[in-house]
Amino acid sequence: MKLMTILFAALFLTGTSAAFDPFDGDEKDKKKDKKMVLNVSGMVCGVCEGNVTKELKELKGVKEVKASHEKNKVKILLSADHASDEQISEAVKNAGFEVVKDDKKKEKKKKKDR
Ligand SMILES: [Cu+2]
Repeated sequence: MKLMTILFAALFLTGTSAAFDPFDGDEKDKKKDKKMVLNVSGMVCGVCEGNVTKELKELKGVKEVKASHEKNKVKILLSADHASDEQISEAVKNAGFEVVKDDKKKEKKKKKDR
């Protein structure tokens, strides 16, 4: 009787772990996605937002773009193998706008230069 219980438990465990494997894969892929928020100056309306979105979506690894001219921010969802920061800045410039670097980054750079 005990042996039957152990066998059943073993079967149950292998069964569940196999069933969960594909889900683990999906979760890992999701964790690799990276969110990025850019401060972008110059956008004044929805058309501007559309232009920035269109340019950025042409880049490698850009999954989603949400631009807001009211907040002067562009949110980007990137996959693991994505375009460089320089390429992203360049795409924003191509759309006619500018990426404004936040003060925190400037401070870090100053400290590094010293
Ligand atoms: Cu506009």
